[in-house]
Amino acid sequence: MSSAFPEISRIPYEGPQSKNPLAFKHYQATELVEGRTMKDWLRFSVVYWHTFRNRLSDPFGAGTAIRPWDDGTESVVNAQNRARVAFEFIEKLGAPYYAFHDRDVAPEGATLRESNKNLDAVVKVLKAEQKRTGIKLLWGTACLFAHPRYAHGAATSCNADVFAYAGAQVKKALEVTHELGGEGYVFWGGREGYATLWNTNMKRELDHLARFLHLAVDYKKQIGFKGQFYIEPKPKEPTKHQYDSDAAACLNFLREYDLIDHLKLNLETNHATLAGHTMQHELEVAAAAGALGSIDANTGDAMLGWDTDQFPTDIYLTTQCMLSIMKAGGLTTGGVNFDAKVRRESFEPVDLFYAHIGGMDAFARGLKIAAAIRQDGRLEKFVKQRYSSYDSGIGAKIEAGTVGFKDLETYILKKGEAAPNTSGRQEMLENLINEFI
Ligand code: XUL
Ligand code: CO
Repeated sequence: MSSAFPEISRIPYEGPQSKNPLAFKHYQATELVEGRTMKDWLRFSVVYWHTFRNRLSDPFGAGTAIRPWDDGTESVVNAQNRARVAFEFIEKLGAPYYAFHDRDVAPEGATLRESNKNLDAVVKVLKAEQKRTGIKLLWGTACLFAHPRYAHGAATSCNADVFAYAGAQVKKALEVTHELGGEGYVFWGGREGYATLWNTNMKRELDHLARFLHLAVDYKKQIGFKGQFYIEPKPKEPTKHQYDSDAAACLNFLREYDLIDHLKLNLETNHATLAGHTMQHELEVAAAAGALGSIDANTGDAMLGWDTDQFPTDIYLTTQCMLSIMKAGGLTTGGVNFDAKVRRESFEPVDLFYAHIGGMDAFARGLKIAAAIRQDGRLEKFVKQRYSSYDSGIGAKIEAGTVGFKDLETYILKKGEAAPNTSGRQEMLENLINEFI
């Protein structure tokens, strides 16, 4: 096959002094950080949907993307050819993983049978390309939101046949993810929510969503798929309210329906900000519950209120992400998955390289900065000290659960007043972080 990117060779690491826009300044796969390679800390992944299927249209205009390898048809042959191009790109970039929706990689047919056949034909190529390059599947997923049948949702649709269709589609998506050795599988509730409560039985919809996930857990066991299941929070878009609205809502839902042992969270920055949270908040919520699984790395635009899915370049953001991830012990099955798209104005193939190189370097810098902050130790020491009243005396008894309200009353009556508070030192800590950025 002829090269889709003939002018571009494997992206080299040239170090921070390099002026080459097609080189890494910070990401060096083999560099050790706290005894682990950058490659293993970051586990970068390229998404099929934005990078190979997004035509860069917006509600006001047609797609602008120039993709010379794409013949513009929905044929299986075109899809197979595109898969080879995708692997050329990922290989030249040096990312170890990719992720896809079933309908990104292969065209939807007139029937489920035909769609499955199309998928099998492309999966054959994906498998061969994985073998050729060593690139692995981070996670698979099913597109349960694009086709008109899913207008009212998939698992939460009022139409039971649509639930059945979605189940059949996910069954196949799980099978191909398993066949490709996928390390995980994501459930993002694309339209699992509502547009208006006037027509919605929320309790029934939530029950159905939980039933659907239980069926997936059962089927996973049946086929022996060992990958990690994730649920991906997002508060709105396309629906007005999505049931998987943020990390806390997802955790609550998983606990209520006895699914907490089966799914971790796949957190996305722009989803966090749409929910009115920082990514750091979402990461800490997930980590506190032992459910930090994977991240969809992107960013929104502070001036725009929607899911712009931009490539992450903000070093504060990536530092915060890596501090939380490192504190949690790193990503195990998960990765840093660039669920991000180039701007409509960045329509040339080379822009796909610039975008990913920038994201990878931003995360590599975040990783190095986070490691330096941890090595320095002042931040950790401050936080530890801040809670030190719980390390002994009454605090230790509270944590151990050996005192009740009566004991607390006795303690305070004897003492008269609580010990004075100490300053939170927010500004000093912000300055401390800036020492490293
Ligand atoms: C949509 C989104 C999805 C999921 C996978 O906002 O993030 O692409 O990551 O379905
Ligand atoms: Co995502």
